[in-house]
Amino acid sequence: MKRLNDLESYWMPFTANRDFKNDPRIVVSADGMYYKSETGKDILDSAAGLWCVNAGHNRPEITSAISQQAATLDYAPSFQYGHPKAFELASRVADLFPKGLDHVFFTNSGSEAVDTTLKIALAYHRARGKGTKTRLIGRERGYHGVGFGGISVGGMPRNRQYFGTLLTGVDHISHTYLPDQNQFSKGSPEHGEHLANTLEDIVALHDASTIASVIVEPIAGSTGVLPPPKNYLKRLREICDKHDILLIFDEVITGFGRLGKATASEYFGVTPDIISCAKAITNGIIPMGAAVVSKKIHDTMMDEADMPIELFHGYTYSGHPIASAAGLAALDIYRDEDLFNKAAKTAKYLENVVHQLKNDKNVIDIRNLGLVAAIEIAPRPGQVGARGFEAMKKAWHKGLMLRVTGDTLAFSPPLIAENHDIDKIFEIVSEVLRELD
Ligand code: PXG
Repeated sequence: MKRLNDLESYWMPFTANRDFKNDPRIVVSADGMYYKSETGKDILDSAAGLWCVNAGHNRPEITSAISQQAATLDYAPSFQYGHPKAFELASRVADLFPKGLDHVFFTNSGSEAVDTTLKIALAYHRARGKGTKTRLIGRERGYHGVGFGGISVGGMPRNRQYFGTLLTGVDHISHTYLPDQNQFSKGSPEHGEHLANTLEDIVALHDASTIASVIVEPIAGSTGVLPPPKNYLKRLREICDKHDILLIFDEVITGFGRLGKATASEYFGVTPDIISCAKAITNGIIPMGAAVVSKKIHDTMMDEADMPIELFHGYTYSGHPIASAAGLAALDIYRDEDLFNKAAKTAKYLENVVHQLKNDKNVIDIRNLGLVAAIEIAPRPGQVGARGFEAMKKAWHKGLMLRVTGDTLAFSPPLIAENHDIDKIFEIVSEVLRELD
């Protein structure tokens, strides 16, 4: 008979399952900046969970909002019925996000939020009589979750290669990684604005009349923290405007304060037509995502709909009461503790500290923007990712949860992090680097 509660049954996502089950890293509780492991060790969280716990762990304001909501209205059908908190949260998000992005379609994850943005882009063009605009453009090295839409516009080879032909009619602009020119940049790198022009090449190839939208992460996160080159996003906006192409920013990691503003759009002063967000909308405590849509798109869909239901799309748990309650409580904390401004201040400190590791062993690049930073270490010849993986395991044993993609160590601490937390993170990282061969 199978043993109950062994480690075998759970097939873990994006995890080296066989390795993990030989040497598990299991956390049992969390508070503030720290987890506790099952052996009782404090583990400092340098990644805000997976870029989502922006207000820190175990916030009583959010847990009590959740339990009150569960005891009052556990669930409400999301199709053809409503409940107050979903409307309230939508208004609050619209208020926080850039002017003109006024309508919020709730989902349960970032992947669903991304797929929702793509579907809205297609439906919008069709509603306005431009039904030939169907191509979806993404970017090399983009990460947009794991739905078929997201992996199609995404640009991470391993996330695509095992899964067939994906969506048709998709193309990709160039990534913005120019290591030779931009090595050890602080903030947005100097070189690379011209890479936005690769969208012009795609327009020349396919014609604008066939292109619906372009989706990019304002700062690429999962593919190794790539801040956009100076003026790059502005240039992308101009090209989209010129050719009547919708610009979608995937703000799943940047939404809700990561760059020291509510959104990366606000930070860069570039307003897209649609934003996808998730993660910190509830402080990660319960799944939720959203597509936040311009008034122009929303009103067109309402005015031109030829059916009572204007968009044939939605989820059983869209705007779930408990997620909505968590979202409202999280947004209250962000506002009341002025956390986005706090993050902006800590970001300067982080920049200074992380770049001090420039001469540490194996370090080949360091990048940062807002409360995000990355240290890239040289791959072992023929074993890309092996050194990074080992760094993650060593860090765990030293009391640090470290997020690694390939050979890039990525840092996105909760916005509540104090300077001494930042110091501690990089003391441990420096120790790990010294020990890595
Ligand atoms: N878009 C972006 C830009 C993301 O970063 C998603 C979509 C998908 O969200 P969901 O909620 O479906 O996972 C993401 C997710 C990491 C890491 O450490 C990043 C994500 C998820 C897990 C780990 O780089 N981003």
